[in-house]
Amino acid sequence: MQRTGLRVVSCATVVIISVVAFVGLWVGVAQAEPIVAFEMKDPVGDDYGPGTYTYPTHKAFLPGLFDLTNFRVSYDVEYVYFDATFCEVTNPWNAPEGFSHQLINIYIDTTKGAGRTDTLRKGAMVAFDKRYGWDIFIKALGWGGCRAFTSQDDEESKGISDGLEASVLPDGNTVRVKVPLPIIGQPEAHWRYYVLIGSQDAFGEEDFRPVMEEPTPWTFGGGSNLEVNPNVIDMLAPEGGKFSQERLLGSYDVQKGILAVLMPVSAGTTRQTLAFLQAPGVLTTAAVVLGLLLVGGGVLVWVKRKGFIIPPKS
Ligand SMILES: [Ca+2]
Ligand SMILES: [Ca+2]
Repeated sequence: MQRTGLRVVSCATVVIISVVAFVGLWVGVAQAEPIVAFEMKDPVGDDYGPGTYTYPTHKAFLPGLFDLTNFRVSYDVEYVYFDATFCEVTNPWNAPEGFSHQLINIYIDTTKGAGRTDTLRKGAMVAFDKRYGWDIFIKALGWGGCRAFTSQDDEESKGISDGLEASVLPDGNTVRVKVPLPIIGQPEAHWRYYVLIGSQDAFGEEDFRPVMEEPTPWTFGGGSNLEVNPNVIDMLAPEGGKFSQERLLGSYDVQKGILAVLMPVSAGTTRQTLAFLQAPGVLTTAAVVLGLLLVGGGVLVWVKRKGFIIPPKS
């Protein structure tokens, strides 16, 4: 009887240790992957600004270079990652980051009732909705051009570049911009994003290649020559409806000199639930508690069924 009782105890111990080890391993693997805070697809084939833009005529501008297809924000304990996926990424001029063309501007509304509705500097030629002023601005391009700014920065500000990096992920189509977490903080479910895609031009205002009335080898066509149209070729927006890219980027007025006013995208209610579940600790705690309950309950039932009694110490 004593030996049977000991066997029960040792069996239970082995099961508990195995489960704890498994949960530990699972948590370790799970934590190695960045936590996704926001993700959204963008339509394919809308790299035409408000619907009228055409690419520069130089052969370096392959179709799809400025066609954003997906945008993801994720984070771990060290960095926030902004992943922008394009139909095409090439590096004909050998930028160390692995891409030569894309200029990515991410304006983020992190704080309600604060922030700015104009761009930090002239270049994109857009304005932002007054309800959703931006608080953080991430600018990413090749040749060491990644910077982070806040809405307190002025036109002369150089921003923060330390620790910011851009690179192309192994899929060959995704530009990842990583920003040290302490600079901008952990992404929250209520953050709203203006994601603007331009073409990098070292001679352009704020690195934006201009959109003119007619395309040339080095400028886009389909805009106006009066510097009022956006120099944004694609932006993250839902397909169709009131807040489509075509409606928003087309809301400028050349005659009146009014810039297009953009709306941000956000995670929405369903995504907020997901973000809560993905918050560090929530899933881990739930998994450990559930695992222990299951194992404890199972052992109890087994012992009861077999009618084993653990002998008292003597
Ligand atoms: Ca697109
Ligand atoms: Ca778009």
